[in-house]
Amino acid sequence: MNKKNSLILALDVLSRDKALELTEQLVDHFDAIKVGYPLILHAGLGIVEEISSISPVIADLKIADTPNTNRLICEAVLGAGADAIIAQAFPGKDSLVACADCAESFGADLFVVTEMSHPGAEQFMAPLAERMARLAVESGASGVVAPATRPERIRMIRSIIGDKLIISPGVGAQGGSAGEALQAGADYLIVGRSVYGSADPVAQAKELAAQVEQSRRSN
Ligand code: O7E
Repeated sequence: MNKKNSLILALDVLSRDKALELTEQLVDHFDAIKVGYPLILHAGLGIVEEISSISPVIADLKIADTPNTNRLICEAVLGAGADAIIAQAFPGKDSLVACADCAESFGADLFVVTEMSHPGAEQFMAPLAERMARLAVESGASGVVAPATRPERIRMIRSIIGDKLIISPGVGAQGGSAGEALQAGADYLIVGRSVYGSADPVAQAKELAAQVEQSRRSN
């Protein structure tokens, strides 16, 4: 993934036409488009193939199964053209390694969820986030997912994973600040509703780009 904009679009819209319209409008403003269950369940796996002909695609299926089932899911979505996959760490190392091996065989990236951005993640995920970050490194992941809503947790996770990538959701609709997440160590911000739900998505993307630029200058 080319780190030009440091921005990933979370494309959680429900129609193929809307998804393709937004992709065309926003492709130059984002380094990748994250496609997950909401869009794939409505539009079908073919949407991954269509968007990946326009932009790099991160398939956000938060894969969390046995090693064999993980491999089957990864093969399906990477075979459809995705450039990266996202997996949960909690099923354990063998399950994660199955995803890492499959990603490697496709020349794709694997990102592993550590602690999620919503308040409920403090219940079970936060106490295990350090171990999940370590497991991501041991399993050969390209990087991890860490919460823009808690920049101090990004800082902690950065101290564990070294120079692996951090992709960080929670900016905008969930209340996280772009500047704070980047300063804490995020490489990419994942942004959804505040862009695709706005009356002027391109203007919102430009506003985010200005915040990224400001953060880069103050580094
Ligand atoms: O809140 P929004 O609309 O800006 O969208 C955020 C997106 O990031 C959305 O697709 C959601 O499912 C995802 N996300 C989180 O919001 N929090 C997390 O902790 C993790 C993710 C996620 O994408 O995980 C994989 C990268």
